[in-house]
Amino acid sequence: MPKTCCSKSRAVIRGPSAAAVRIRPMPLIVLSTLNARYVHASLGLRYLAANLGKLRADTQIVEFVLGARAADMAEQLLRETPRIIGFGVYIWNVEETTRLVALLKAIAPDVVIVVGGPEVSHESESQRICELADHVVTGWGDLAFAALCRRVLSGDAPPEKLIAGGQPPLSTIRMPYGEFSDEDIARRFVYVEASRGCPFKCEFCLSSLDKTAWAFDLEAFMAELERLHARGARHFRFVDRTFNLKAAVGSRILEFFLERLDDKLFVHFEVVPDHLPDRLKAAIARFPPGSLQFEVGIQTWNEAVQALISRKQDNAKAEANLEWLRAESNALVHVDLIAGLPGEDLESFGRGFDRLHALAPHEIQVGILKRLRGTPIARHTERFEMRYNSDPPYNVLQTDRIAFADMQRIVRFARYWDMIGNSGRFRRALTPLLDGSPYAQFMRFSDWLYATTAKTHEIALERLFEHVYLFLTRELGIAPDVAAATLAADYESSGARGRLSFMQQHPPRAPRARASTERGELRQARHLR
Ligand code: B12
Ligand code: SF4
Repeated sequence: MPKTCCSKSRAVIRGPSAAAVRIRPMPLIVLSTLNARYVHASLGLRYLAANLGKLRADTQIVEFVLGARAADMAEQLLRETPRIIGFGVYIWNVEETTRLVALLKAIAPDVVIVVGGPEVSHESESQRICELADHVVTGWGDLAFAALCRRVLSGDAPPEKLIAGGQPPLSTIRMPYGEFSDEDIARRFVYVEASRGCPFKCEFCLSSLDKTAWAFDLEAFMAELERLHARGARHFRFVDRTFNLKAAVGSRILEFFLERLDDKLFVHFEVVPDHLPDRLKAAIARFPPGSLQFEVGIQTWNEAVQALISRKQDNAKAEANLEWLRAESNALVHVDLIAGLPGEDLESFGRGFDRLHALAPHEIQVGILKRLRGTPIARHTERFEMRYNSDPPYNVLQTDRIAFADMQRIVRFARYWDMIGNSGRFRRALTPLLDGSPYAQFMRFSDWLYATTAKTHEIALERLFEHVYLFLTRELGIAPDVAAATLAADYESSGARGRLSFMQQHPPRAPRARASTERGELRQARHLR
């Protein structure tokens, strides 16, 4: 298994084996990226590495985490004097990677820089990172990167900068799971992929360009899952866009995990909401609490908006399936809504939020529309006067229906909702806080909290509890002892141990709850209580 080691500059360095690194201390190729957080191990880089053939022995994967210093990363990458460095470029790291590539080009202009990944696969001509790089591989890099490296290393580098990755049959691509090190398996999410692409066309999404979904050979994939499980992997995240499209495949995968249930197993899937055949439901219903998570994209309930952005969604079925998941399964249900879509105003968004809230998902993620490079949503820019941030993450700033100031209010709403609604820490307090219309009430709270604190980040948990107490008592007129008892019970069962000022006057009576993190993240554990 590949060797892993961590350096002080938050890099994770991996080579084929300790022995190979000793025999040949200078890798010809380094594959690198900046992940959003340490727990996200890059699956893309592992595909590239697994498909390098003989060159794999001379290749290292060096992963960083957002926030690492460019000079430190450059030092780390150049330590082994590579001939080629390939970077995985995504919306979350393009700015930092651009600075890093600029630095590398200044210090070591002879090192061949190849960039690839979704962020440089479209509208590449206008990007500084593509200007700086020697080669830009667009689309799938699994086989194209290896082919390019072989040409560069044999002195036959292609003259063109832009190289189309193409879409080779999945059967010709080597699966990357042997590239997960023991440390990855023990401490990071293990990303896996049973299928690639998506048959749907939602215009805000990069996967809408795929036209279809391709499946990996199921038997070979199951064998890889088995190997990962045998090596101790318990936290699996499927990157499939539409896991539940084929009931036979979905249920086979679910059965695999059902046969291997233990109290550490945690599996995450992205699902389309209006398609949950009985066969899948039967398997889903057998998972115990804390072992299964679904990310469900609703995005908007507004049918006119759905039609505008080419999103096919049967709202009635989606609603029934969400109801079923909450009533009949133990799955953690995380649902995505998008604010700022063309044709959608604040009222419509608010109605959608309330409709979704009534279905009681564990988490509602309010995302602000982004104009991702290459996505067809751009065709609505003029008609709906969509104004986007020209820098990543290309978020919409205003539309003909939502003024900039209101968009800012939604951004804060989303942030505070994450801290209060999604965190699972305020379960009791949410009842009085959201009484009536959850959207209107929470927007009122959000406007008040921002006017009071002028902050959306770095609000300590205790301060947040104090603010909710003030809002409930001063703004909503709830009796202080009732508000204090409610919040004290929430505070204690969230596992926190401090003393809040209102608790001095109204000592809590609720028994202390034990924090359990066995099955994954704290936030998920809180939803289970
Ligand atoms: C895991 C994931 C995340 C993780 C982060 C993972 C990490 N490493 O840090 C989390 C959950 C944090 C995340 C967040 C977001 N994500 Co995300 N995420 C994904 C997801 C589901 C899987 C990525 C993956 O592993 N794919 C499988 C591999 C095989 O594909 P790949 O990564 O594209 O790699 C291939 C090619 O791109 C290329 N390639 C990759 N690297 C390299 C390097 C070289 C040198 C070469 C030649 C080629 C190459 O070859 C690979 C093999 O074919 C994808 C959707 C998907 N299924 O791909 C979205 C996706 C990458 N995310 C996307 C978006 C928009 C976001 C968010 C902005 C969403 C939001 N909240 O609004 C946030 C931003 C986070 C932030 N902090 O700002 C977009 C990317 C848009 C872009 N231009 O980068 C995607 C494609 C979803 C979509 N369909 O629109 N995400
Ligand atoms: S939003 Fe989901 S269903 Fe729509 S194109 Fe993207 S991945 Fe496919």
